Amino acid sequence: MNLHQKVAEALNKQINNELHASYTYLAMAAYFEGQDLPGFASWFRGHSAEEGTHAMRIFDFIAKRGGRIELEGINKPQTDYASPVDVLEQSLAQEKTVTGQINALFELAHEVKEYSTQNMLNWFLAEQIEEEDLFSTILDKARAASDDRWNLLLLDKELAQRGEA
Ligand code: OFO
Repeated sequence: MNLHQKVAEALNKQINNELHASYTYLAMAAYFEGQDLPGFASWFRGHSAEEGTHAMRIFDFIAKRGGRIELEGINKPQTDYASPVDVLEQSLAQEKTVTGQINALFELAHEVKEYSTQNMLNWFLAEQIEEEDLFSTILDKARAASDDRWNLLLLDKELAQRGEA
């Protein structure tokens, strides 16, 4: 069965959303490079790469289903942040937005009986639970560290060890 047109359009939009998330995490990595917090920077860099793989999962799915892939421009991400806590708050908010996007996609796929799309999206639903949990854990730690440079350096070291999230 050909990929439903409305679903194909929504999946293309989601490729763009994932790439925008990737670009935003890269901007966050750049912010941390500027703050001399290399552990945070590499953690966000790793997460940026991960979002790229999410985009490619959808890209590959559309291709396999014989749909048309249409790439759009990626909006400029925010490049300045008030503090590490601000970055973590915004990244958690972004993950919540993505969860909403995946839920909406699932709802559409359900509505038009796109069963294989629902199956593909199940992976994303599970992934979003992990990601929201991960970002809220790091946010809690960043809040606990507050503006104390020593605490931030300890958290930075922890994030450097975690490597790619
Ligand atoms: Fe971090 O989210 Fe993609 O899907």
